[in-house]
Amino acid sequence: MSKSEALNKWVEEIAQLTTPDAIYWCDGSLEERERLIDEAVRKGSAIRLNSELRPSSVLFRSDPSDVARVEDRTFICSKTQEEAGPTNNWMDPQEMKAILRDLFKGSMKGRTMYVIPFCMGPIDSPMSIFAVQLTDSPYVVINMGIMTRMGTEALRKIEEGAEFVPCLHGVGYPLEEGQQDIPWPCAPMEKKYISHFPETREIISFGSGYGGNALLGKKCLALRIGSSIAREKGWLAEHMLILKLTNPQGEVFYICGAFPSATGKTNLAMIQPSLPGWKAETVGDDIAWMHFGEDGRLYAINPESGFFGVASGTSTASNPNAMASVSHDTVFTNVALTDEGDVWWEDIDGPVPEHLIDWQGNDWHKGDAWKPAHPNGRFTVAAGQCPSIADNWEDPKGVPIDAILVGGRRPSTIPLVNESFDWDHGVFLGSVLGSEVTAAVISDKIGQVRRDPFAMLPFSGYNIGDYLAHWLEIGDKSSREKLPKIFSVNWFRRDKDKNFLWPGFGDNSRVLDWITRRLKGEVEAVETPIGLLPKIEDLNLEGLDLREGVMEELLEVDKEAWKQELASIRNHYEGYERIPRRLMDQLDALENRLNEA
Ligand code: GTP
Ligand code: SPV
Ligand code: MN
Repeated sequence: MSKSEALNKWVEEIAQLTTPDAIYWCDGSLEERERLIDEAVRKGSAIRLNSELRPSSVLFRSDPSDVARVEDRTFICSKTQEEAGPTNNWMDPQEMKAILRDLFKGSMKGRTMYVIPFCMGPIDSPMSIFAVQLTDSPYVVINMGIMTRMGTEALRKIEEGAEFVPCLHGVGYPLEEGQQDIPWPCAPMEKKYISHFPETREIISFGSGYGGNALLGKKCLALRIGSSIAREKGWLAEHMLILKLTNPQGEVFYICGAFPSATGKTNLAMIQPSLPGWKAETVGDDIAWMHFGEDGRLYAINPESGFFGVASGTSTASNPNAMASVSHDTVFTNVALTDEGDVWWEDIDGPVPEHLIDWQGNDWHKGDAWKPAHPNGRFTVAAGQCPSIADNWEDPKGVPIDAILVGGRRPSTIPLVNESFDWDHGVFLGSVLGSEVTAAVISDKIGQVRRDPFAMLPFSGYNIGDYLAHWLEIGDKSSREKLPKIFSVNWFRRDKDKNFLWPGFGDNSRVLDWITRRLKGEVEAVETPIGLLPKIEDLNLEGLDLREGVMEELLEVDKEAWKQELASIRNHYEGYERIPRRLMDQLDALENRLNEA
């Protein structure tokens, strides 16, 4: 019980519906987390890792059907379908609630219902949002304790009268009297519902225990409900990293970056610049909330307190800060287990072991055809454990943003870097962002390029056309010199043998160097039909061993490819029904420039 009547009443109501054996109020302490991990180990749903190799760390394996976000089962339940728009699944709120009421009836039988009070953003930030998640998944509690400010302090604020967003979650696997539990309970696909009620600011999620489906502070609250609040209140809730960058002269820049799921936000947020004299620090790796300050600039906070990062591909060579972060006190999900009791995944340091236990618990021998770690296997770790965390990452007023990057996995056409002419053109670049779909979502389209405006396609809580109009309106609220400059980037261009043309990772600092010099007006750009591109001699490529002609390829504007791109963008815009006139004008202007060139 709490001192908030509204909260007690809701908890009681849900308990009556779901009939758990017990109700437990989370305090967010480390002892609590340890206890829950111990219980999970005892019940066979988690494995303690070798405490000498990976102290205080644990491995969970999900059900093979429950490994990523489920966009097909994600719903925006606004009053009208038009409000949800052409890119979201929609259901009438009353209809959805009736379905969910039936599903949740008795659904926590044999389990404990955990009450998780939490705060997205620093507890004392005016930008933060309080919420309470009810769940029957100890795995969710353990992860929410890392990813959010969870427990006593958040509860105290709610008791003092702070509004909270109710977030109901259940795995959908009740236990009958005497029934044995399974390591990862969840419901079959057709019974999963990740549902959002933007008008009443509620979240109800049934049937999945994984990531964004179940850790409701993240995509559901901070992005889908967050974007709906942001639209109403005149701010931005975005799928973006926040990077603090200091150049060799000691000047500081803050940069946000919108890249779709598993497309490089965590890596850029933790970049170790290959250029000497540069310092990069992490403010956030997945979500940015940006509000206007009194000075007319946009200030960003990271609403999360941890990283839920892609394990695969992470190594000391590609992301040393992530590797150091996960060296202890880390929760791993769906990665492989070594014979020594440590974790393993694709491209981690060292030779491939002869034998592993794969993410499903099966023996795996070197040379076996399948991947021992799931490509969407992840680590959950407190932001404070990251060696590159910025000392001001929890500043309640946020950090002033100088530039916004938008980038996707585009094997061709899109150059390494392209500066927008102005805010509207930048919003245009964001609106047409395309990227190959990754394993962060359960989909039969993995590997195919899809349009993903500002990396928010699966996360906008309202009509995508209105979302883009909101971006334009944000630009109208301030002046050109105060707004961040918008750049498109592409680390993922490939040659004809499918190899990446650009080395990426730490060498992305070479692009950041050019961007910051553009911000300072120190360097001229080449005006092209598609935007402002660097002169090759203005990119610092010292120490890079690139094949002759690669830079030209990375920066080429291929007219034939762009004709196809134009047609594809028109098609994409047509599907959006409510695309703002100003973006249509941008598209027409691009077509004219390409025809004149
Ligand atoms: P979410 O957490 O799903 O939102 O993803 P994210 O955008 O934070 O993606 P992340 O940084 O975890 O990167 C995902 C994958 O992209 C990893 O396998 C990385 O190794 C790979 N990657 C990241 N940066 C680069 C880069 O600059 N070049 C190349 N080639 N690959 C990269
Ligand atoms: C993403 O898919 O963009 C993620 C992982 O960051 S999840 O939390 O599962 O949404
Ligand atoms: Mn993400």
